[in-house]
Amino acid sequence: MSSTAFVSPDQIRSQFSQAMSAMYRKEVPLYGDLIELVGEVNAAVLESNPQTLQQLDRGESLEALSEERHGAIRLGSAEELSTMRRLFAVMGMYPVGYYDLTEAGIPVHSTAFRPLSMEALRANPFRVFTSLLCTDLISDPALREQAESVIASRQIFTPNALTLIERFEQDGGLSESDAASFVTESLETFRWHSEALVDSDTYQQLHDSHRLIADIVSFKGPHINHLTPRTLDIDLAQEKMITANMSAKAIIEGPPTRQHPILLRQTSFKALQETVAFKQTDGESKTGAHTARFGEIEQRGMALTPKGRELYDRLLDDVRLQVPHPESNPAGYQQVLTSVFSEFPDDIETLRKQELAYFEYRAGTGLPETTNSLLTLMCEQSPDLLDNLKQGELSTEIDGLVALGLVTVLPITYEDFLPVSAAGIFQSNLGQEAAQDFTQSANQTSFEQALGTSVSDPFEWYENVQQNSLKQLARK
Ligand code: OOG
Ligand code: NI
Repeated sequence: MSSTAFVSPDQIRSQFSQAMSAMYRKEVPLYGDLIELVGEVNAAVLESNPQTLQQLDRGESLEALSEERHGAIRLGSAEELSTMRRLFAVMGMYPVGYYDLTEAGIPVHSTAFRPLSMEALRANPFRVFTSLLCTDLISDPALREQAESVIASRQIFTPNALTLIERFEQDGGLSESDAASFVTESLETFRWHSEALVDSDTYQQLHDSHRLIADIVSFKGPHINHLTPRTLDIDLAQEKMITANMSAKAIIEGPPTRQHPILLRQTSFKALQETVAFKQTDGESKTGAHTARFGEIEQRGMALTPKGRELYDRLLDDVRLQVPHPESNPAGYQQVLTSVFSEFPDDIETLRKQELAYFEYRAGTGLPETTNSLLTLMCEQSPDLLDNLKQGELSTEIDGLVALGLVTVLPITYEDFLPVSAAGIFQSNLGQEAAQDFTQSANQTSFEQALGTSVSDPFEWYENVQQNSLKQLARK
Protein backbone atom coordinates (compact mmCIF):
# COMPACT_ATOMS: atom_id res chain seq x y z
CA MET A 1 0.00 0.00 0.00
CA SER A 2 1.35 3.45 -0.79
CA SER A 3 1.84 5.77 2.16
CA THR A 4 -0.57 8.31 0.67
CA ALA A 5 -3.42 5.99 1.59
CA PHE A 6 -2.54 6.31 5.28
CA VAL A 7 -4.62 8.47 7.57
CA SER A 8 -2.45 11.01 9.38
CA PRO A 9 -1.84 10.35 13.07
CA ASP A 10 -3.21 13.87 13.74
CA GLN A 11 -6.50 12.86 12.22
CA ILE A 12 -6.64 9.63 14.21
CA ARG A 13 -5.96 11.63 17.39
CA SER A 14 -8.80 14.03 16.55
CA GLN A 15 -11.22 11.20 15.92
CA PHE A 16 -10.10 9.47 19.08
CA SER A 17 -10.46 12.52 21.32
CA GLN A 18 -13.94 13.19 19.91
CA ALA A 19 -14.97 9.58 20.48
CA MET A 20 -13.56 9.70 24.01
CA SER A 21 -15.43 12.92 24.73
CA ALA A 22 -18.73 11.45 23.54
CA MET A 23 -18.18 8.33 25.63
CA TYR A 24 -17.25 10.29 28.76
CA ARG A 25 -20.27 12.59 28.47
CA LYS A 26 -22.47 9.52 28.39
CA GLU A 27 -20.67 7.91 31.30
CA VAL A 28 -20.47 11.08 33.43
CA PRO A 29 -23.39 13.38 32.49
CA LEU A 30 -22.13 16.13 34.83
CA TYR A 31 -19.11 16.35 32.56
CA GLY A 32 -21.45 17.29 29.69
CA ASP A 33 -22.75 20.15 31.87
CA LEU A 34 -19.17 21.27 32.49
CA ILE A 35 -18.43 21.33 28.74
CA GLU A 36 -21.50 23.49 28.24
CA LEU A 37 -20.48 25.85 31.03
CA VAL A 38 -17.00 26.23 29.53
CA GLY A 39 -18.50 26.90 26.10
CA GLU A 40 -20.61 29.70 27.62
CA VAL A 41 -17.67 31.22 29.46
CA ASN A 42 -15.49 31.16 26.34
CA ALA A 43 -18.25 32.69 24.21
CA ALA A 44 -18.76 35.44 26.82
CA VAL A 45 -15.04 36.22 26.92
CA LEU A 46 -14.89 36.43 23.14
CA GLU A 47 -17.96 38.65 23.04
CA SER A 48 -16.57 41.14 25.52
CA ASN A 49 -13.14 41.01 23.89
CA PRO A 50 -13.39 39.97 20.22
CA GLN A 51 -9.61 40.35 19.84
CA THR A 52 -9.02 37.33 22.06
CA LEU A 53 -9.38 34.85 19.22
CA GLN A 54 -6.72 36.53 17.07
CA GLN A 55 -4.40 36.87 20.03
CA LEU A 56 -4.60 33.19 20.80
CA ASP A 57 -1.57 31.13 20.07
CA ARG A 58 -3.06 28.88 17.45
CA GLY A 59 -5.73 30.98 15.80
CA GLU A 60 -8.52 28.62 16.81
CA SER A 61 -12.26 28.69 16.26
CA LEU A 62 -14.63 28.87 19.23
CA GLU A 63 -15.59 25.19 18.86
CA ALA A 64 -11.98 24.02 18.69
CA LEU A 65 -11.22 26.24 21.64
CA SER A 66 -13.65 24.57 24.01
CA GLU A 67 -12.64 21.02 23.03
CA GLU A 68 -10.80 18.69 25.37
CA ARG A 69 -7.16 19.42 25.92
CA HIS A 70 -6.29 16.43 28.03
CA GLY A 71 -7.41 13.34 29.88
CA ALA A 72 -5.77 11.09 32.46
CA ILE A 73 -5.33 7.38 33.09
CA ARG A 74 -3.50 5.26 35.67
CA LEU A 75 -1.78 1.99 34.79
CA GLY A 76 -0.71 -1.00 36.86
CA SER A 77 2.38 -2.47 35.20
CA ALA A 78 5.36 -1.87 32.94
CA GLU A 79 3.74 -4.02 30.28
CA GLU A 80 0.56 -1.93 30.30
CA LEU A 81 2.62 1.26 30.09
CA SER A 82 4.81 0.14 27.21
CA THR A 83 1.84 -1.08 25.15
CA MET A 84 0.07 2.20 25.92
CA ARG A 85 3.10 4.02 24.53
CA ARG A 86 2.74 2.06 21.28
CA LEU A 87 -1.00 2.76 21.17
CA PHE A 88 -0.50 6.51 21.60
CA ALA A 89 2.20 6.53 18.90
CA VAL A 90 -0.49 5.51 16.37
CA MET A 91 -2.14 8.85 17.21
CA GLY A 92 1.08 10.85 17.07
CA MET A 93 1.39 11.16 20.85
CA TYR A 94 4.78 10.74 22.52
CA PRO A 95 5.95 10.80 26.15
CA VAL A 96 7.10 14.24 27.29
CA GLY A 97 8.25 15.01 30.82
CA TYR A 98 8.55 12.97 34.00
CA TYR A 99 6.46 13.67 37.09
CA ASP A 100 7.25 11.98 40.40
CA LEU A 101 4.04 12.18 42.42
CA THR A 102 5.39 10.01 45.25
CA GLU A 103 7.06 13.16 46.55
CA ALA A 104 3.55 14.47 47.18
CA GLY A 105 2.42 11.24 48.87
CA ILE A 106 0.73 9.71 45.83
CA PRO A 107 2.00 6.23 44.83
CA VAL A 108 2.51 6.85 41.10
CA HIS A 109 4.94 8.41 38.67
CA SER A 110 3.84 9.79 35.34
CA THR A 111 4.43 11.24 31.92
CA ALA A 112 2.21 12.99 29.39
CA PHE A 113 1.68 11.59 25.91
CA ARG A 114 1.29 14.51 23.55
CA PRO A 115 1.88 15.72 19.98
CA LEU A 116 5.40 17.00 19.40
CA SER A 117 5.33 19.37 16.45
CA MET A 118 3.64 22.78 16.40
CA GLU A 119 1.63 21.66 13.36
CA ALA A 120 0.41 18.58 15.20
CA LEU A 121 -0.49 20.63 18.29
CA ARG A 122 -2.38 23.04 16.08
CA ALA A 123 -4.23 20.16 14.38
CA ASN A 124 -5.30 18.78 17.76
CA PRO A 125 -3.50 19.33 21.05
CA PHE A 126 -5.09 16.39 22.91
CA ARG A 127 -2.79 14.69 25.42
CA VAL A 128 -3.09 12.06 28.11
CA PHE A 129 -1.49 12.35 31.54
CA THR A 130 -0.46 8.74 32.20
CA SER A 131 0.52 7.41 35.59
CA LEU A 132 2.15 4.15 36.59
CA LEU A 133 1.46 2.62 40.00
CA CYS A 134 4.52 1.98 42.16
CA THR A 135 3.41 -1.39 43.55
CA ASP A 136 6.43 -1.49 45.84
CA LEU A 137 4.71 1.22 47.85
CA ILE A 138 2.06 -1.32 48.94
CA SER A 139 3.66 -2.11 52.25
CA ASP A 140 1.90 -5.42 53.02
CA PRO A 141 3.79 -8.06 50.94
CA ALA A 142 0.78 -10.37 50.57
CA LEU A 143 -1.45 -7.54 49.37
CA ARG A 144 1.26 -6.32 47.02
CA GLU A 145 1.57 -9.79 45.50
CA GLN A 146 -2.18 -10.06 45.13
CA ALA A 147 -2.37 -6.65 43.45
CA GLU A 148 0.43 -7.56 41.05
CA SER A 149 -1.24 -10.83 40.12
CA VAL A 150 -4.64 -9.17 39.48
CA ILE A 151 -2.91 -6.69 37.17
CA ALA A 152 -0.87 -9.39 35.43
CA SER A 153 -4.04 -11.41 34.75
CA ARG A 154 -5.97 -8.64 33.05
CA GLN A 155 -5.68 -7.65 29.40
CA ILE A 156 -6.58 -3.99 29.04
CA PHE A 157 -6.25 -3.92 25.22
CA THR A 158 -8.62 -5.67 22.83
CA PRO A 159 -7.04 -8.24 20.47
CA ASN A 160 -8.02 -6.07 17.49
CA ALA A 161 -6.38 -2.99 19.01
CA LEU A 162 -3.15 -4.96 19.43
CA THR A 163 -3.31 -6.21 15.83
CA LEU A 164 -3.84 -2.68 14.53
CA ILE A 165 -0.95 -1.31 16.61
CA GLU A 166 1.29 -3.97 15.06
CA ARG A 167 0.02 -3.16 11.57
CA PHE A 168 0.77 0.52 12.15
CA GLU A 169 4.29 -0.32 13.30
CA GLN A 170 4.95 -2.62 10.34
CA ASP A 171 3.40 -0.56 7.56
CA GLY A 172 4.10 2.91 8.97
CA GLY A 173 0.44 3.95 9.00
CA LEU A 174 -3.21 2.86 8.97
CA SER A 175 -5.72 2.97 6.13
CA GLU A 176 -8.96 4.86 6.61
CA SER A 177 -10.97 1.81 7.62
CA ASP A 178 -8.20 0.51 9.89
CA ALA A 179 -7.93 3.93 11.52
CA ALA A 180 -11.67 3.93 12.17
CA SER A 181 -11.54 0.48 13.79
CA PHE A 182 -8.45 1.51 15.74
CA VAL A 183 -10.41 4.38 17.29
CA THR A 184 -13.33 2.09 18.23
CA GLU A 185 -11.07 -0.67 19.54
CA SER A 186 -8.69 1.53 21.52
CA LEU A 187 -11.59 3.39 23.11
CA GLU A 188 -12.52 0.12 24.86
CA THR A 189 -9.40 0.38 27.02
CA PHE A 190 -10.62 3.68 28.48
CA ARG A 191 -14.21 2.63 29.15
CA TRP A 192 -15.60 2.44 32.67
CA HIS A 193 -16.40 -1.06 33.97
CA SER A 194 -18.69 -1.24 36.96
CA GLU A 195 -17.84 -4.91 37.60
CA ALA A 196 -14.76 -5.11 39.80
CA LEU A 197 -12.08 -7.77 39.31
CA VAL A 198 -11.77 -8.26 43.05
CA ASP A 199 -14.08 -9.04 45.99
CA SER A 200 -15.20 -6.38 48.40
CA ASP A 201 -12.69 -7.36 51.10
CA THR A 202 -9.74 -7.11 48.75
CA TYR A 203 -11.06 -3.79 47.46
CA GLN A 204 -11.24 -2.53 51.04
CA GLN A 205 -7.70 -3.65 51.80
CA LEU A 206 -6.39 -1.99 48.64
CA HIS A 207 -8.39 1.08 49.50
CA ASP A 208 -6.99 1.20 53.03
CA SER A 209 -3.50 0.91 51.60
CA HIS A 210 -4.25 3.94 49.37
CA ARG A 211 -7.46 4.93 47.61
CA LEU A 212 -5.61 5.30 44.36
CA ILE A 213 -4.30 1.75 44.56
CA ALA A 214 -7.88 0.45 44.75
CA ASP A 215 -8.75 2.53 41.70
CA ILE A 216 -5.85 1.19 39.66
CA VAL A 217 -5.97 -2.47 40.66
CA SER A 218 -9.66 -3.33 41.09
CA PHE A 219 -11.03 -2.89 37.60
CA LYS A 220 -10.78 -4.43 34.15
CA GLY A 221 -9.10 -1.43 32.62
CA PRO A 222 -7.63 2.02 33.20
CA HIS A 223 -10.90 3.95 32.84
CA ILE A 224 -10.37 7.53 31.72
CA ASN A 225 -10.66 9.37 35.04
CA HIS A 226 -11.24 12.87 33.70
CA LEU A 227 -11.24 14.99 30.58
CA THR A 228 -10.32 18.66 30.51
CA PRO A 229 -11.52 21.36 28.12
CA ARG A 230 -9.78 24.72 27.85
CA THR A 231 -11.34 27.86 29.28
CA LEU A 232 -10.40 31.46 28.51
CA ASP A 233 -11.35 32.60 32.02
CA ILE A 234 -10.87 30.00 34.70
CA ASP A 235 -11.85 32.39 37.53
CA LEU A 236 -15.23 33.00 35.92
CA ALA A 237 -15.66 29.29 35.13
CA GLN A 238 -14.86 28.37 38.74
CA GLU A 239 -17.44 30.88 39.98
CA LYS A 240 -20.03 29.44 37.63
CA MET A 241 -19.21 25.90 38.76
CA ILE A 242 -19.78 26.92 42.37
CA THR A 243 -23.07 28.67 41.51
CA ALA A 244 -24.19 25.59 39.58
CA ASN A 245 -23.51 23.42 42.65
CA MET A 246 -20.95 21.33 40.80
CA SER A 247 -18.88 20.52 43.93
CA ALA A 248 -15.92 22.42 42.57
CA LYS A 249 -12.49 22.06 44.11
CA ALA A 250 -12.02 24.84 46.68
CA ILE A 251 -8.98 26.36 44.98
CA ILE A 252 -7.60 26.79 41.48
CA GLU A 253 -4.25 24.99 41.16
CA GLY A 254 -1.25 26.80 39.71
CA PRO A 255 -0.26 30.46 39.51
CA PRO A 256 -2.65 33.29 40.44
CA THR A 257 -4.64 35.40 37.94
CA ARG A 258 -2.25 37.57 35.95
CA GLN A 259 -2.18 40.09 33.14
CA HIS A 260 0.06 37.68 31.20
CA PRO A 261 -0.80 34.12 32.21
CA ILE A 262 2.03 31.67 32.86
CA LEU A 263 2.07 27.87 32.87
CA LEU A 264 -1.22 26.23 33.71
CA ARG A 265 -4.20 26.87 35.98
CA GLN A 266 -6.65 24.05 36.72
CA THR A 267 -9.73 23.26 38.72
CA SER A 268 -12.20 20.38 38.74
CA PHE A 269 -15.50 19.14 40.03
CA LYS A 270 -14.85 16.42 42.51
CA ALA A 271 -15.09 12.74 41.66
CA LEU A 272 -18.53 11.19 41.80
CA GLN A 273 -19.52 8.09 43.69
CA GLU A 274 -20.39 5.25 41.36
CA THR A 275 -22.01 1.88 41.87
CA VAL A 276 -19.70 -1.12 41.60
CA ALA A 277 -20.38 -4.87 41.55
CA PHE A 278 -17.73 -6.79 43.48
CA LYS A 279 -16.97 -10.37 42.50
CA GLN A 280 -17.24 -12.27 45.76
CA THR A 281 -15.31 -15.48 46.38
CA ASP A 282 -18.58 -17.45 46.65
CA GLY A 283 -19.41 -16.42 43.09
CA GLU A 284 -22.07 -13.94 44.18
CA SER A 285 -21.97 -10.31 43.20
CA LYS A 286 -22.00 -7.62 45.90
CA THR A 287 -22.97 -4.02 45.30
CA GLY A 288 -20.63 -1.30 46.55
CA ALA A 289 -19.38 2.13 45.60
CA HIS A 290 -16.23 3.65 44.14
CA THR A 291 -15.21 7.28 43.73
CA ALA A 292 -13.14 7.77 40.64
CA ARG A 293 -14.18 10.03 37.86
CA PHE A 294 -14.36 13.79 37.65
CA GLY A 295 -14.31 16.73 35.25
CA GLU A 296 -11.59 19.35 35.03
CA ILE A 297 -10.95 22.64 33.23
CA GLU A 298 -7.68 24.33 32.39
CA GLN A 299 -6.33 27.67 31.28
CA ARG A 300 -2.88 27.71 29.75
CA GLY A 301 -0.33 30.49 29.77
CA MET A 302 3.26 30.85 28.61
CA ALA A 303 5.98 28.26 29.11
CA LEU A 304 8.73 29.21 31.55
CA THR A 305 12.49 28.70 31.14
CA PRO A 306 14.32 26.73 33.86
CA LYS A 307 15.04 30.10 35.52
CA GLY A 308 11.37 31.11 35.39
CA ARG A 309 10.31 27.71 36.60
CA GLU A 310 12.71 27.91 39.53
CA LEU A 311 11.16 31.20 40.53
CA TYR A 312 7.67 29.72 40.16
CA ASP A 313 8.57 26.68 42.28
CA ARG A 314 10.22 28.81 44.96
CA LEU A 315 7.24 31.15 45.23
CA LEU A 316 4.77 28.25 45.29
CA ASP A 317 6.80 26.51 48.03
CA ASP A 318 6.64 29.70 50.01
CA VAL A 319 2.85 29.89 49.57
CA ARG A 320 2.41 26.25 50.63
CA LEU A 321 4.57 26.81 53.69
CA GLN A 322 2.33 29.66 54.74
CA VAL A 323 -0.90 27.82 53.91
CA PRO A 324 -0.23 24.06 54.16
CA HIS A 325 -3.88 23.08 53.59
CA PRO A 326 -5.21 25.37 50.87
CA GLU A 327 -8.42 23.40 50.39
CA SER A 328 -9.52 24.13 53.94
CA ASN A 329 -8.58 27.81 53.75
CA PRO A 330 -9.29 28.88 50.17
CA ALA A 331 -9.64 32.61 50.87
CA GLY A 332 -6.41 32.76 52.87
CA TYR A 333 -4.62 30.75 50.23
CA GLN A 334 -5.82 33.06 47.47
CA GLN A 335 -4.57 36.10 49.35
CA VAL A 336 -1.14 34.63 50.11
CA LEU A 337 -0.80 33.31 46.54
CA THR A 338 -1.48 36.73 45.05
CA SER A 339 0.81 38.54 47.43
CA VAL A 340 3.74 36.10 47.16
CA PHE A 341 3.48 35.99 43.35
CA SER A 342 3.65 39.77 43.06
CA GLU A 343 7.40 39.07 42.90
CA PHE A 344 6.91 37.35 39.50
CA PRO A 345 7.26 39.98 36.73
CA ASP A 346 4.05 40.43 34.76
CA ASP A 347 5.05 42.36 31.66
CA ILE A 348 6.23 40.77 28.45
CA GLU A 349 9.49 42.66 28.04
CA THR A 350 10.71 41.91 31.57
CA LEU A 351 9.75 38.25 31.24
CA ARG A 352 11.62 38.12 27.96
CA LYS A 353 14.72 40.11 28.84
CA GLN A 354 15.18 38.28 32.14
CA GLU A 355 14.75 35.02 30.21
CA LEU A 356 11.96 33.83 32.48
CA ALA A 357 9.68 32.67 29.65
CA TYR A 358 9.97 31.34 26.10
CA PHE A 359 8.91 33.35 23.05
CA GLU A 360 8.52 32.96 19.33
CA TYR A 361 10.15 35.74 17.32
CA ARG A 362 8.58 36.92 14.10
CA ALA A 363 9.16 39.70 11.62
CA GLY A 364 7.16 42.75 12.69
CA THR A 365 3.63 42.76 11.37
CA GLY A 366 3.38 46.51 10.66
CA LEU A 367 4.60 47.06 7.10
CA PRO A 368 6.04 43.82 5.75
CA GLU A 369 8.05 45.43 2.95
CA THR A 370 9.58 48.11 5.12
CA THR A 371 10.13 45.71 8.00
CA ASN A 372 11.93 43.22 5.79
CA SER A 373 14.18 45.75 4.14
CA LEU A 374 15.03 47.35 7.50
CA LEU A 375 15.78 43.93 8.94
CA THR A 376 18.02 43.11 5.97
CA LEU A 377 19.83 46.38 6.39
CA MET A 378 20.42 45.84 10.09
CA CYS A 379 21.67 42.32 9.51
CA GLU A 380 24.08 43.56 6.86
CA GLN A 381 25.44 46.16 9.22
CA SER A 382 25.71 43.84 12.14
CA PRO A 383 27.08 40.42 11.19
CA ASP A 384 26.87 39.37 14.87
CA LEU A 385 23.13 39.80 14.79
CA LEU A 386 22.77 37.52 11.80
CA ASP A 387 25.06 34.92 13.38
CA ASN A 388 23.04 34.99 16.56
CA LEU A 389 19.81 34.59 14.67
CA LYS A 390 21.22 31.74 12.58
CA GLN A 391 22.20 29.94 15.75
CA GLY A 392 18.89 30.66 17.39
CA GLU A 393 20.58 32.68 20.14
CA LEU A 394 19.23 35.72 21.90
CA SER A 395 21.31 38.89 22.09
CA THR A 396 20.99 42.53 23.05
CA GLU A 397 20.77 43.36 19.32
CA ILE A 398 17.59 41.37 19.11
CA ASP A 399 16.26 43.40 22.04
CA GLY A 400 16.87 46.43 19.83
CA LEU A 401 14.85 44.93 16.97
CA VAL A 402 12.02 44.17 19.36
CA ALA A 403 12.13 47.70 20.80
CA LEU A 404 11.90 49.12 17.25
CA GLY A 405 8.94 46.87 16.49
CA LEU A 406 10.85 45.22 13.63
CA VAL A 407 10.51 41.92 15.41
CA THR A 408 7.42 40.95 17.39
CA VAL A 409 7.33 38.34 20.13
CA LEU A 410 4.63 35.84 20.98
CA PRO A 411 4.73 33.83 24.22
CA ILE A 412 5.00 30.06 23.66
CA THR A 413 2.11 28.25 25.32
CA TYR A 414 2.91 25.74 28.06
CA GLU A 415 1.88 22.32 26.75
CA ASP A 416 2.81 20.20 29.77
CA PHE A 417 1.77 19.65 33.38
CA LEU A 418 2.79 20.72 36.87
CA PRO A 419 3.55 18.13 39.56
CA VAL A 420 2.24 20.17 42.49
CA SER A 421 -0.97 20.95 40.61
CA ALA A 422 -1.35 17.33 39.51
CA ALA A 423 -0.92 16.25 43.13
CA GLY A 424 -3.58 18.79 44.14
CA ILE A 425 -5.96 17.38 41.54
CA PHE A 426 -5.28 13.81 42.67
CA GLN A 427 -5.67 14.79 46.30
CA SER A 428 -8.97 16.61 46.07
CA ASN A 429 -10.41 13.60 44.33
CA LEU A 430 -9.02 11.16 46.84
CA GLY A 431 -9.79 13.06 50.03
CA GLN A 432 -7.39 15.05 52.16
CA GLU A 433 -6.19 12.01 54.05
CA ALA A 434 -4.75 10.45 50.95
CA ALA A 435 -1.25 11.90 51.17
CA GLN A 436 1.23 9.46 52.66
CA ASP A 437 4.88 9.66 53.49
CA PHE A 438 6.62 7.44 50.96
CA THR A 439 10.28 6.72 51.09
CA GLN A 440 11.90 7.39 47.72
CA SER A 441 10.82 4.64 45.36
CA ALA A 442 10.05 6.27 42.03
CA ASN A 443 12.70 7.55 39.67
CA GLN A 444 12.87 8.55 36.04
CA THR A 445 15.17 5.69 35.06
CA SER A 446 12.84 3.00 36.34
CA PHE A 447 9.89 4.77 34.73
CA GLU A 448 11.67 4.90 31.39
CA GLN A 449 12.62 1.25 31.71
CA ALA A 450 8.94 0.39 32.18
CA LEU A 451 7.95 2.68 29.32
CA GLY A 452 10.53 1.14 27.00
CA THR A 453 11.95 4.49 25.90
CA SER A 454 13.08 7.77 27.38
CA VAL A 455 10.76 10.74 27.81
CA SER A 456 11.51 14.03 26.04
CA ASP A 457 12.66 16.97 28.10
CA PRO A 458 10.00 19.72 28.04
CA PHE A 459 12.53 22.55 28.49
CA GLU A 460 14.52 21.37 25.48
CA TRP A 461 11.31 21.28 23.51
CA TYR A 462 10.40 24.94 24.25
CA GLU A 463 14.00 26.04 23.75
CA ASN A 464 13.87 24.45 20.29
CA VAL A 465 10.63 26.19 19.35
CA GLN A 466 12.19 29.51 20.36
CA GLN A 467 15.44 28.84 18.52
CA ASN A 468 13.65 27.72 15.38
CA SER A 469 11.72 30.96 15.28
CA LEU A 470 14.98 32.94 15.46
CA LYS A 471 16.55 30.80 12.73
CA GLN A 472 13.50 31.37 10.56
CA LEU A 473 14.00 35.11 10.97
CA ALA A 474 17.59 34.71 9.87
CA ARG A 475 16.48 32.84 6.74
CA LYS A 476 14.18 35.72 5.86
C1 OOG B 1 -4.08 12.74 37.03
C2 OOG B 1 -4.01 14.07 37.71
C3 OOG B 1 -3.09 14.99 36.96
C4 OOG B 1 -3.54 17.17 35.79
O1 OOG B 1 -4.30 17.82 35.07
O2 OOG B 1 -2.62 17.69 36.43
C5 OOG B 1 -3.77 15.73 35.89
C6 OOG B 1 -4.98 11.75 37.67
O3 OOG B 1 -5.80 12.09 38.54
O4 OOG B 1 -4.87 10.58 37.27
O5 OOG B 1 -4.54 15.26 35.10
NI1 NI C 1 -5.95 16.77 34.50
